[in-house]
This record gives sequence, structure tokens and C-alpha cells, in this order.
Amino acid sequence: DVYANLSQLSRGHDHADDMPYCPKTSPLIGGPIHVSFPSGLTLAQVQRKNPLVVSGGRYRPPDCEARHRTAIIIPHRHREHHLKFLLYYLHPFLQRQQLSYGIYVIHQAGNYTFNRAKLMNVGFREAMREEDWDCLFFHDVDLIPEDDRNLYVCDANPKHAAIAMDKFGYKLPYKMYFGGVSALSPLHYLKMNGFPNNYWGWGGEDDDIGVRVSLAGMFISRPSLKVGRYKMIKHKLDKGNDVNPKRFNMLAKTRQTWKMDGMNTVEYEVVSRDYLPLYTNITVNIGTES
Ligand code: UD2
Ligand code: MN
Repeated sequence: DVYANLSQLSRGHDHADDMPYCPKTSPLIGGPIHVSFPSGLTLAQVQRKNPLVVSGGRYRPPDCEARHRTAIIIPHRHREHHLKFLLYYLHPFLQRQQLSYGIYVIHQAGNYTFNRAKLMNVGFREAMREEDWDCLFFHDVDLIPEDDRNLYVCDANPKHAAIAMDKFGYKLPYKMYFGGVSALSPLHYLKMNGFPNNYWGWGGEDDDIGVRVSLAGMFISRPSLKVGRYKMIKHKLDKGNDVNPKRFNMLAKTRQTWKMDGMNTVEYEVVSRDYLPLYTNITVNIGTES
């Protein structure tokens, strides 16, 4: 009858009704991960190692109903060699955590100055348009997690996950640091009006985001130094991402600007959306500095 059909629809997926929830702590978690960068690795190999990942880089545990639905948002341009290694480590990592997840690569079109934070705003809107994610991980393409007890789920407050990176001697560089990898629920994200759209080039945007967290009345949560460990693939400053000389002046004004610039003002044009085997690629035109 009609009602049976409706309830069928509202479940919105084809998993068996009687599937139990996954355990609160995944039995597949193993702790420290040895991270190296095998030469000659191909995306086809990564695909073969992850047979349960479906189109667009989506996955859900085969034997239990996931307790968490996490979207990974990766700002990207010309870093295919880093993306390959990130996917190689991240897919199995997320599967060991028994998450339902999707990976989105937000690719800035053109050669104009890079804008990491604005790409995150695009990623948030485009990912939420597709699915009711309960947590979003904003993830540099070059950071490889080194311990799978670093759970890719959201906390009661915005979480800064990359607390201990090799490039900072596995210590937090400063207390308000919010760069690299962070996790926000949709409510957190909207409460702080998302991320700033006007940081073009390298630097400052991560500190602006950290300040927004506290201006919106929230705190920064963090995993322990023992598990929030990451290796950054070594690289130089990219072409098209020069250091932003305005960043200090802009940062001094975040208190005045955060409500006027962010999710409520983001404008862009999606150039293409591709459901690739290991991730969803969204190529986007984000314009230029006004
Ligand atoms: C630091 C922060 C980063 C960000 C940045 C300043 C760490 C580990 N990360 O990174 O979160 O705040 O400073 O903007 O400290 N990207 C591209 N193509 C480009 C340029 C950048 O894909 O041409 C993306 C990519 O995901 C990269 C991220 O933007 O990981 C940050 O850029 P970066 O890696 O050059 O900057 P880095 O390592 O100093
Ligand atoms: Mn980097």
C-alpha cells in the first residue's frame, strides 16, 4: 500500500532492515600506521584494494549500520601526486573506523590565486546538497593520518584533528592553531557562518577560522597528541598560491567581518561534477578577488 511504499522511500537506502548498528568501538582499529610513499603507486591499485568503495568514493560498512556519516572535503589544484597517496591511506582508514563516508575533492578551476577556505565553503554546500552528512572533515590533500584511533567523527565542538604534525615536531605550534584537518558538524559550520571567502593565496585563513569558532561561542576540541598525528608530504609553495600579504590586516578584523562574509555570501559556479571510482570531483569556478 501507499504507506508501505512511503516508509520504504523514507529509509532512503537498500540496506536490510534488521542490520545491527556497528559496535561503539570498531574492532578493526589497529592504532599507529606506518606511512611511506611507495613509488609507482597508481589509482587503479588503490581501487583494487578498496573493492567496496562505490562510485563517487562512497562507502558504508557491509555488515552493520554505521553510527556516523562523514564527508571528507579536500581543497585541490595540481596536487594529483598527493591526492593519490591520501586516497591510498584514507579509504582503508575510514573503513576500519566503520564509518559511512564520502570523499569530495573540490578542484579550483583556472590559474587564478588559490583560495582554500572558499573551496571549503563550496564543498560544504555541495556535499550537504547530496546527503545528510552529520560531520564534515576539511582536509589538506597532503596530510596523512598516522593513527586510526583518530576518529573521523564530530565532537560537541569544532574539532581540530591535526594537532601533531611531523612538520611541527608532532606538537601543536600555537594554541589557536586550526590548520590542516578540522571537523565540524553542519550546525557548527552554519553557526560560525562557515569559512571566510576573501583569503586569496597562502596563509591566515586557518587562523580566521579558529577565531570564528570562538566568536560564534564555541570551543576548539582536539584528539590527544598520541592519536592526532599526521605526516605532511613534503612540498614547496605552489605556483598560484603566493603568500597573502594582507592576512594580518584581515585577521585583525575578523570580529567585524565574520557575519558578513562566509556561507551567507559564497558565490561560485560548478563547472563539472564527476563521480569517479574513488572520489567525487567537483571542479568549481570561484572567481577572483574583488
Ligand atoms: C598550511 C596549513 C593549511 C593552510 C595553509 C595556509 C598545515 C599542515 N596546513 O599548509 O591548512 O592553512 O597553511 O593556506 O600547516 N592546495 C592545492 N593546490 C595549491 C595550493 C594549495 O591543492 O596550489 C591545497 C592542498 O590541499 C594543500 C592546502 O591547499 O594541502 C594547503 O596549502 P599548502 O599545503 O601549500 O600549505 P601549507 O602546507 O603551508
Ligand atoms: Mn601542505
